[in-house]
Amino acid sequence: MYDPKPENKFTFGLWTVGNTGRDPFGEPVRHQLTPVEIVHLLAEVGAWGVNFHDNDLVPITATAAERDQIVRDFKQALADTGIVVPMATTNLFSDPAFRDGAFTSNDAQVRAYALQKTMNAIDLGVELGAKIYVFWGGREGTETDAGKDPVTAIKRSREAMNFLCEYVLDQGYDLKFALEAKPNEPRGDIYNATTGNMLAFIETLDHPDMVGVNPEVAHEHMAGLNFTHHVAQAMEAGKLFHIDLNDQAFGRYDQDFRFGSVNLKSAFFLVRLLEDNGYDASRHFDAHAYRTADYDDVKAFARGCMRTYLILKEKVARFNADVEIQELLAHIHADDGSMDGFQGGYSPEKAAALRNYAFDRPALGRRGQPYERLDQLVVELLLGVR
Ligand code: GCO
Ligand code: MN
Ligand code: MN
Repeated sequence: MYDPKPENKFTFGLWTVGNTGRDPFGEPVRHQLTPVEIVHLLAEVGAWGVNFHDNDLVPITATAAERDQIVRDFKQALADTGIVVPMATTNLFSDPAFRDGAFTSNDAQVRAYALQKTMNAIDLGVELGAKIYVFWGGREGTETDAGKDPVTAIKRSREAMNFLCEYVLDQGYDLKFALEAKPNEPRGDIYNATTGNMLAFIETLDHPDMVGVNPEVAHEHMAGLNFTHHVAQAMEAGKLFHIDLNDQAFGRYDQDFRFGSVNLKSAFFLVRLLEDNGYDASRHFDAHAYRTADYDDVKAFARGCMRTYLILKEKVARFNADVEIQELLAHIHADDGSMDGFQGGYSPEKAAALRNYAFDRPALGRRGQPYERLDQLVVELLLGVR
């Protein structure tokens, strides 16, 4: 029942289960698996897809011949396992050339190189079947606002997105972009810091229909925000093209923990939002195993992400079928229809009628809502006693 199935669209990045445990304080603790080995590992644990940055697959120093060989081997591994590539992205942050960002760098040569690198990486992603292309602006930010103008940065980001949308159209690719916000790390501050910023930015592009968002649990949590609300806003706008699932304690470093491992309750509300609204794109786990893990434990990590999602999905079904919870919700949302005449948009007549309506304000103030009872039922559902 909790075994992953293709229709769950569970994906991992090469960089996630392939993470070697290097951190700012310590060296790698796991040997680097090859992309082919990672595809086999993902097949073994039951994932549906694999995503990659250009340089997770093809090293930045590879020759054309090396690239072709790597891509051939990778395609063979995909064919052997049935693993698909739904999403690809560009590494615009690891190489020293991107020390001041890519599309927002103050160096015009770096900005142009970033466009060239992304065009090549888009070609690679499309060749392997990707339909979604993610943009995470790893170093598109600053440590000090003294040297980089935030207005110029937004304009440069827009120019890059417009250029790359036109490139995709020019090539006739069936590809959409998903922009991923993060407030900080590795830069002190990153531009377009939240999913909400990205949604506003997208509407200023030349081809807004081609561009949506890729929100990540950890990124809104790092900013102390309610992730479910941000995902809801993206969904309501028709912009939830992809999602990065992981977990993150508020106020800590960038943790990328196993999905549901920190805050089960918010993970439940997220899964409920996705499942009850028919979310049908990839459920991508952008997380990695603890540094203490060996590869057996990395598999436990990957299985755990998917299993927790499926358990929470089952909890959502229980929530929807729970008579006491549904009765409480019916009570909470009850509407006697007496205000219908004021709803559904403005008219001068409605405004005049509303102005003349006599509300019993003290009575309104006496009405409570049984959210304590409802929330306790949710907690008991999650704790497995209902
Ligand atoms: C991070 C980001 C990245 C991106 C990845 C795909 O915090 O490092 O979440 O993992 O998701 O670069 O674009
Ligand atoms: Mn992240
Ligand atoms: Mn991410």
